Amino acid sequence: MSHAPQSAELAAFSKSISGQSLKPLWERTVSQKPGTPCAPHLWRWADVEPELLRSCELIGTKDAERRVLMLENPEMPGTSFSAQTLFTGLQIILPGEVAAAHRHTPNALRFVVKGEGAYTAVGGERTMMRPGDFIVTPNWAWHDHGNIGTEAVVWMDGLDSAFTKFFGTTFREDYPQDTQPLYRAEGDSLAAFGSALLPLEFHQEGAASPLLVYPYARTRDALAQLQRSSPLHPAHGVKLRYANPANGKHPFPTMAAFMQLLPKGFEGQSSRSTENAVCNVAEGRGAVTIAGKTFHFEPHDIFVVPGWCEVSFAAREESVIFSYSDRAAQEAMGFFREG
Ligand code: GTQ
Ligand code: FE2
Repeated sequence: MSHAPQSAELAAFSKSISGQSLKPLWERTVSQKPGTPCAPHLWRWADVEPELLRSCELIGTKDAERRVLMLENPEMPGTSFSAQTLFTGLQIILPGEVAAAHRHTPNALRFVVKGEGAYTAVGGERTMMRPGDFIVTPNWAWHDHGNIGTEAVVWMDGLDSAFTKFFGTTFREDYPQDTQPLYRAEGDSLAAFGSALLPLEFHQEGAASPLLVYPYARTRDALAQLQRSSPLHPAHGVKLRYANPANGKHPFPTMAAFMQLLPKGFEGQSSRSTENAVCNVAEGRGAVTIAGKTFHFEPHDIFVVPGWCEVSFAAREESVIFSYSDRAAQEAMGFFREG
């Protein structure tokens, strides 16, 4: 790249226009390269779980709007984001607790990490949350959570709040009561949308999937079957994306979500794409190398794969990894690239 010739006049000119909120493009310093300030990073479940339990001793769901530890990227202090475009939180709810109903413009997804007995209610329907389930909370849908079981329940929250922040479109409202009225039976959404069938009168409203829950048992079976019958992808093993069953698109206009299986002993090729991703280890142990840095992973560990970083997986045990990314938004805008 050639630099524009500098002269005393040019320097004086730059200085003279700065008071008018004007800057010469030829002097700009912002990066013109792919990639973000986000660092590859792994949060170990063994480190985080005790802090979640400790937070339960210090604050209740009555005082915390949500009892969530945010996973903030170490290279992005002050942002609350795990990656340039993604929010990641770990939420814990104890038996008998309720997380009060509210709604907001960011879309949210849940990936259930540990424990049984908690439900989430979204748009008038409740679903029980089981480990490995992927749950959709569309933007502006009322949602509340509760634990009617006997053990603590933890899940990962993924929000596209970086987008509403970027656009200046973050709105939120509390529901007048702690819990919203239920006007659909539990299981209705799964029955209506979860079997490659659609209600005759269905019209897509909004841009999020109408399927509230993608149960782990089904996802796990699909991966196991395909592992037996089809060749592995050299980098991704067996990788499926979660789809809106009504149109085949990603479950959110912004966020894509995936589940992949790496057979025991898998040594994946390196790959890279522009998507910024957060991975949650559902099962297994192994290592992931991101931009030359190797992290060993165990169940429930969470790691960030920043966009345009080379990534490769090695599975010491059969591993199942959930991930979500900004790929939906990147594809919609024509920015997504891989290779
Ligand atoms: O559970 O509704 O981690 O609104 C951040 C914002 C969770 C939630 C988060 C939220 C929620
Ligand atoms: Fe929320």
